[in-house]
Order: sequence, then structure tokens, then C-alpha cells
Amino acid sequence: MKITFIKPNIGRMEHSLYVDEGRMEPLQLGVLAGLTPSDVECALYDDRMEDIPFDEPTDLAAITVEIYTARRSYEIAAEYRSRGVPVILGGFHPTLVPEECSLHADSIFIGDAETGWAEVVADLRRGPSHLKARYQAPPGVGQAGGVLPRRDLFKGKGYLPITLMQFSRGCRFPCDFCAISRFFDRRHFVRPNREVLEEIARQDRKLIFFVDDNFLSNHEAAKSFLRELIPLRIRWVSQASIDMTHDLELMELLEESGCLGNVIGFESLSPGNLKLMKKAPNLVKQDLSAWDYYQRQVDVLREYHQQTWAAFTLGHDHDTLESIRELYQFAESNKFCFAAFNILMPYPNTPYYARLEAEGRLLWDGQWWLHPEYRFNHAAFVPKNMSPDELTEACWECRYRWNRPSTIFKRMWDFRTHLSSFYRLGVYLGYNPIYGKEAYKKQGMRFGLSRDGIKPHPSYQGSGASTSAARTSLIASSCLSRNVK
Ligand code: B12
Ligand code: SF4
Repeated sequence: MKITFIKPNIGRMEHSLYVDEGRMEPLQLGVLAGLTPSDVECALYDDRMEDIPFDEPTDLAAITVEIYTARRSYEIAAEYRSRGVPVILGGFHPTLVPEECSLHADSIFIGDAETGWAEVVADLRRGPSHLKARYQAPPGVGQAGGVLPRRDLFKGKGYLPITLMQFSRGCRFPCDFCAISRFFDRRHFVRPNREVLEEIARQDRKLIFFVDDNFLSNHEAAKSFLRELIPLRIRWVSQASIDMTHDLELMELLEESGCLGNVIGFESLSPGNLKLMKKAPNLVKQDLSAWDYYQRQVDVLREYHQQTWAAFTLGHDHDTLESIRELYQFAESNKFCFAAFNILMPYPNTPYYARLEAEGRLLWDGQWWLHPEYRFNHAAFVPKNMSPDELTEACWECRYRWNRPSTIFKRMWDFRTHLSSFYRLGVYLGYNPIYGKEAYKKQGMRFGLSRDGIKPHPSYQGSGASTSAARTSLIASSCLSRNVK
């Protein structure tokens, strides 16, 4: 018996195929293959840079689906199904919008694979007709069951030289726009220390990306792990919330254990926005402006040599074009190692999506991820204080300015972070051009490879305002023409 695991691409650029040059190992497929009994043959194809051999015999195509890859996933599913191969879809998107995904697969898998994958394999052994339409496993059990991902399947695929791993899953905070908060229902699951340490010890590579949603959701659990991590002398990065800076013992342990920096969601400089989005770890507690409050925290991060990847979401209700420019200034003046200026996206099944839907502010029939005219990093809703096109343009402007070689050079001059060691400088200079290039390439990308539309699911029909596809395309092409320079 053979199972083929697929990581889909997002889509295509206007005039050529998009190949993700900054691609990372698809850890969820390594976990799935690790959970598969050894007598079952496993193949892994990564649509981000290789052709999927649809005619290669297989008993099941197992596709991991995120909202950005949904359209492409459905195209891949259709190819397999037209050849009589059954398809199962799993991951964030099927868990959050199961009805939509069911239309494109023989089976969908809701939740985390650790507790439910064995049942899928057992059913498949009895024959494809025994596969159930829906499998449901509790989310958030993480890898507590002792799964070792099959990293041998990643070899030779040209992934970035960084090992992906999990210490925990989920996050305790209630941010209203966040798919994680919804998926895990504000719960946080931590793997046993010894299991993670053993997984690290088995690696040849000593640069790890803990792909946790919030590595520091539970400070005490993190501290206990970091104390044991110190002797392994690795270097690592992860994602965490800004409240870490209130705990100096934790900051010390981060530095001592080899933490280079974290992706931190700053989101916005407006206290009104932070309150509205329920961004609990960021709420300004003193009589300070958000800029000054954040500044104190960034100073703590710098004291511990943290090379921060600052993440911002643009288009909140209190945002104006002026406040977005101010946000950009904040990022540049702090010389963050990386920054993501993302348009705030209404992810289905989140409180934020429900609010916009109720207010009639969703664009693209409320299903931007399936709409044939929707483009990557374009507004998918009507903001309060600017037009959707103005938001798209303002966001692109931030990305464009941030990733220019002259800005990368200017941001480098920080002796507490990027210039505090040769290794850190190497990280800064090695990864900034890759991420910059990807940001330019992705802007305005279409989802999926086919030009034909996938019909929106009837349950989403009719919610939302209309948008000018022509004007949006104009912005996309003006962004693209600037990419060439
Ligand atoms: C690391 C990461 C990245 C890395 C890339 C990783 C990679 N390999 O390429 C980087 C930083 C580059 C990145 C980029 C982006 N990401 Co990202 N990313 C993650 C993160 C934090 C971890 C992914 C991971 O490896 N997890 C570990 C594995 C083991 O867990 P898993 O994927 O959840 O899989 C488990 C289950 O879901 C299930 N499962 C998954 N697939 C399947 C398939 C089958 C068949 C079955 C049975 C089960 C199953 O079982 C698995 C084991 O338990 C997730 C959040 C998360 N918790 O997963 C966000 C996440 C997937 N990313 C997200 C987004 C939005 C993005 C971006 C679009 C951001 C942006 N605006 O640019 C980009 C582009 C994404 C793309 N497709 O190209 C969203 C997706 C939202 C959604 N509703 O789908 C998430 C959920 C984060 C969030 N806060 O909402 N990302
Ligand atoms: S802190 Fe981050 S991961 Fe946690 S709910 Fe908020 S946005 Fe999501």
C-alpha cells in the first residue's frame, strides 16, 4: 500500500509560475509519514517547486490545506480523483471550514493527525470504499504521543537549512482575527521536554525553527524546557508574544539557550485597535503611547540581543493612511531583523470574520481565498478609514520600502543585535534578500494554477460588498512593474 503526501503551492504570478525559493520543510507531512506504519510506502511531493506525478500509482493522496493553498489543493484533488485515486484533505482549512473542503475530497480530516491518522490507514487497508467522509480528532494533542517526523522524506528538495520542530501547539490568548485561537480554542499543549530534546539530539543541523504558535504562551513550561536546552548548544528561532519582556528571567534563559529571535505580533500602534482585536499580551497598561510602550519592550529585546521578526496587521478600524506610515517608521527606526506588513485578513470561522460579515464589509463574496480575481496581499474587506485599494497600496508601500537593498543596509547597523556576532550578521544578510525577493514575487499573485473559477460555496453567497476587480488589477500590475526595478 502506498500513500502520497502533498504540500500545495499558493498559486501563480501573472506571467510565470511561482517557485518559492525560501521554502521550508513541510513538517506536517513529515509528522503524517512518521505516524504511518512502516509497511506502508510513503511518497512526498512539494508543489512549491516540483511537478506532482499524478500518474504515479498510489492508494491515497493526502493533502495538507491552508487557506492560502485551498484553491490549489482543490485543483490537485481533482487531478487525483479524475484518475480514480481517493483524496483526503487535512490541516487548518478543513478544520475551520469542513463543508467547503468536503466538496473537493473523498474524506476530510478535522483536527490534529496524532490521534486520528491510524484510523484512516486502517480503513484504507480494508479498501478505498471504507474511507469515511469525515474523520475528527481532537486538536492540540501535539506530538505528545511520541511521534518522530520522517525527515528523510525532505532530503534533496532544496529546503532552507533550518530544521522545523514543535515544542508546543496553540496559544492561550483570544485575538479575534487569529485562526490559531479558533483552532485550539485558546488552549496550549506542551510536548514533554525529553521528547523534544531527543528529537533535537538526533539532528545533524543545529539551527532549529520551533514552529510553535506562541512558544512562550506558558512562561513556566518554557523556562523548564530552556534550562534543559542550554547544554545542547543549539541556535533557534520561534514565534512568541511580546509579554515575554516583563519576565527578565525568561529573557536571560532565551539568550542562554541560543535564541536568536522570535516572530512577534506587534500588530498595531493604536491602543484602540489592540483593544478591539483583543490582543491581550500587547495591551498598553501604563499611561504611555503605544509607541513608547512598545519602545520599552523593544529595548529589552535588544538588551538580550534578540533579532526580532516584527509582524504587523494593517487595516484595523482605527487605522488611517497616516497611522500606517507611522507604523512603518516605528519598524524602520527599530531596525528589526525582518518585518511582515500583512493586510489584516478575515479568516473564516473567527470572531473577526463574523463581525465583518455582520457589518456587510466582506469583499469577494466573503470567500476571498476561492475567488478567481482575488490577489495575494490585497484587501478582502472594506476598511473604516480608507478604501480597499488604498489599503492594498499602503501595505505594498511598506513591504516595498522595507525590502529595498538600501533599507536592508540601513537596518543592519545595530551593534546590540545584527552586528553583535558574525553568526547573527550571517542570519541578517543571508535571509533578508531571500524574504525580500519572496515578498516582491508574491505580491498580487493569483491563487491556484487554473484560470477557471471555483464556484463559491452557497453558504457564503451574497454576504458582502462589491469591489472593483479592474482597479485592483491595476494596483497589482503597478506593484509588479515596480518589482522588476
Ligand atoms: C511555520 C509556519 C509558516 C512558515 C512556513 C512553514 C513551511 N513549512 O513552509 C512561514 C513562516 C514561511 C509561513 C508562512 C505563511 N503562513 Co504560516 N504557519 C506556520 C505555522 C506556525 C506552523 C506550521 C507547521 O509546520 N506546524 C506543525 C505541523 C505539525 O502542524 P500542522 O501544520 O497544524 O499540522 C497538523 C494538523 O493541522 C493536521 N494536518 C495538517 N495537514 C494535514 C493533512 C492531512 C491529510 C491530515 C490527515 C492531517 C493534517 O495534522 C498535523 C499534525 O498534527 C502555522 C500554524 C500551525 N500551528 O500550524 C502557520 C499557519 C499555517 N500559517 C498561516 C499563514 C496565513 C501563513 C502566510 C499566508 C502568512 C502571510 N500572510 O504571508 C504565509 C504563507 C503560507 C504559504 N502557504 O505559503 C496560517 C494559515 C491560516 C489558515 N486559516 O489556513 C497559520 C495557521 C497561522 C495562523 N496564525 O493563522 N508559515
Ligand atoms: S498571541 Fe498570536 S497566536 Fe496567540 S491568539 Fe494572538 S495572534 Fe494568535
